[in-house]
Parts: sequence; C-alpha cells; structure tokens
Amino acid sequence: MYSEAKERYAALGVDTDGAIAKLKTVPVSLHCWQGDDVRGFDTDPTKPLTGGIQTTGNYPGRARTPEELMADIDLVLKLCPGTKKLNLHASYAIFADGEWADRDKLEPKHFQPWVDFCKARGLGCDFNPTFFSHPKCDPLTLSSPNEETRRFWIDHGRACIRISQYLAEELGQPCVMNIWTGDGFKDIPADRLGPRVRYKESIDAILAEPFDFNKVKPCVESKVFGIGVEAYTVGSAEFALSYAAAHPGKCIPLMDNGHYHPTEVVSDKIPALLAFFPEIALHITRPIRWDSDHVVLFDDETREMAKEIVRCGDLDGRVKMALDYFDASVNRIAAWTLGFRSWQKALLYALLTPGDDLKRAQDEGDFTALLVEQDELKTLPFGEVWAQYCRECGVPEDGAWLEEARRYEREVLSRR
Ligand code: RNT
Ligand code: ZN
Repeated sequence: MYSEAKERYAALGVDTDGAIAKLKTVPVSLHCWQGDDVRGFDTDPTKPLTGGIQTTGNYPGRARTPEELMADIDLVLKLCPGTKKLNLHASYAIFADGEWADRDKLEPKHFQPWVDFCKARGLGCDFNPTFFSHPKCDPLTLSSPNEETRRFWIDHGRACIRISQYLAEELGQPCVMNIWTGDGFKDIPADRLGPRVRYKESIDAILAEPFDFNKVKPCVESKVFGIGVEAYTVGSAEFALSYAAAHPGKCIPLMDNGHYHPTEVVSDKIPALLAFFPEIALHITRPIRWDSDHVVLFDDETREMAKEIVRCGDLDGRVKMALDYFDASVNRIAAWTLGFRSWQKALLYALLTPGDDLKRAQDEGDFTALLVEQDELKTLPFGEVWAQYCRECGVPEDGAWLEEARRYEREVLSRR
C-alpha cells in the first residue's frame, strides 16, 4: 500500500521517503501540563488555576506527583512518532524531601530530576516561568503597580533564565524560554499605558540576567483576552511583537493560535513574521470560540500552519514549535497523544505538498490550476504515508494506540 502511495506522490514530483526522513529530524516540544491540568507541584493543588486560563472536566487519573507525570509522559512518548523535546513550567520544580523554594528562589537543582529524565530519553527541554496560580499574583505580576510584587516576579523570571541556561547546557540543545502572563483587567481600565510600560521594564530586568542567546531563546507570548481579563491584556499582540522586534538577539516573538480574534489565523501571521524575524516560536493549540485549549486535531488550520512553515523552508529551526493544550474531560494520555500525532500529521502532510509547482502556478498567474490542484491534493493516499512514518518510527499506527492508552488507564490511571 505504501509503495502505491509513494508512486502517486512521485507522479506529482513529491518524494515521500524524503519527507519521512526529514520529519524524523524536526523537534516538537511536548508540554508537560496536559498530564495534570496545569497544576504543577509547587503550590496547593486544590487552589484554582489563575491567569485567565481554565481546564474543564474532571476525568479520573490526573498525575499528582513527578513520578506519575513522568510515567505518563513516557507512555505518550512511546505512542508518538518523531523527535520530541519536553516543555516544562517552573511550577513543575521537584523538591527534595522537606524542601520547598518559592518561585523567586528556584534553582537549577530543582530541575535536575527532569534533566535526568530528558537525558535518559535523548530529549531537549524548553522552559516557562510560571506567572500564574500563585499567591503573589495580586492579580497582576510583571505589570503590577506594587513594587514588591513586581520584584518577586522579576526575580522569578531571572531564576528561570538561569534554569533555562542550565537545561540547554546539560542537554546540549537550545532552550526556548517563554514569558506569558495573564496580566489584564476584567473591565475598562483607566490606564492602558502604565501597565505596559511596567511590563516592558520588567521584561528588560529579566533579560538583564546574563545568558547565551545561542542556548536560551527568550520569547514573549501575546494574548487577546482571558477569563476574567476580558477588557484588556497587558501583553497584547502589538506589545509582544514590538518587544521582540525591539530586542533582536535577546527575544523572539511567540504566537499561540488560541490568542487571536476568531477570524484571524496564525497560518497567515507565520510568513509575515518570518519576513522580519530570524526566529519565531509557536504554541499550537485548538481554540473553539475562545482560547479553550482543545486538543489539536488534523484540521484545516492546523494543516495550514504546518504548510506555511514548510513552504517558508523553515523546518530547520527557525520556527520553534511547541504544543499547548489541556483537556481534563477525556483520558489525558489520549488527549496528549492525539494532539502530538495530529501536529506530526500536519507536518508530514505539508511535506507532501508539491510546493514548488503550486508556487509556480501562483507566480504565473494560473489561479485556476492553483485552485484545482490544491484541492485535489486532499484525496491523495496520505494515510499510507503516515502509516509508513509511524512504522519507521516504531510507534503504533492509527487505530492501534488507543487500546494501549486504555490499558494504561485500567492498570494505572484508574488506581490513582
Ligand atoms: C495561556 C498561554 C500559556 C499557557 C501555558 C501553560 O493562555 O497559552 O502559554 O497555556 O504557559
Ligand atoms: Zn500558549
């Protein structure tokens, strides 16, 4: 079946073996927070998630300890093809018995068990300071008018730079360190500039911590609104993009495709940013009406984002790809796996698009061919190439992995 599919694609000038070989080398960051509904280990797990984000659902089996989370991640890694990085939040610090450190005092040693975990599995690691779900959110963090609050969160950011550099050095791969805060207001503010100026100065103070830009890639992630911060977010799109543009060699922009107005598409924004920034970062999610962080699917916009990255020739590291969704209403391992596999599918699908031919049609003004050919690509035997990719990566094909997730649910998750 694969050789037939290969021939069909070859007739269009597409090399399926080459696409498979390429995809195997492209790192995608797997977020740790799908396993425990973004709770982490450093604060009271009964306290709600704050910062305008929400996990909904109460499916049994949430990971409650580092050991449980690591075991769950291990299964996801086994069920997903491709090169993975791990993506951690600062709130996933692991403390030795009886020890605890607040976020401004976190140290690399609190992430050593994660380094050991990554080393044993050949993974790189990305990192995120955690500016939410903490008593020091007043509720603002880096943009707070309160000097003490701001100091605490700046110190947290600086600690995270040191931890990111440690992760990069230990694992021999750059660490993308993403700054996102839920700072904002529920209702119409009287001062929109003040918080943004304070946010800017706070990020400046964080990035004043020494780091090697070849190892640590700080990003600022924007957002249009969140639950409880409907009227105004400090880190709006213009803010985050301008910050990154004003700090080349220090900061890169990060777009989360759940963070825009519903008719805006990140697929269109990717090439706009690539025209100016040497590197950009993405959070890949699936918004439904709002930033609902639904599990990523192999849907039109997901494919379109992947196509833009591939078309721009930027699978070689210019675009840092990370997943960001959290669904607590279904089996979390299945949610995690489906999302990662969907993004892999989207990338493979994009690699199987005869991009040069289509570009030529566009440049020659043959919009009829462009329209017809782009649509007819959808019925090519993509599934066979995907199955071959899974086989070569030694992971289950579609239809074969859910049972493994269910067995784990019966044997492990249901006993939690
Ligand atoms: C929230 C942002 C942010 C978080 C993670 C947990 O809207 O997308 O990236 O989802 O940091
Ligand atoms: Zn995000």
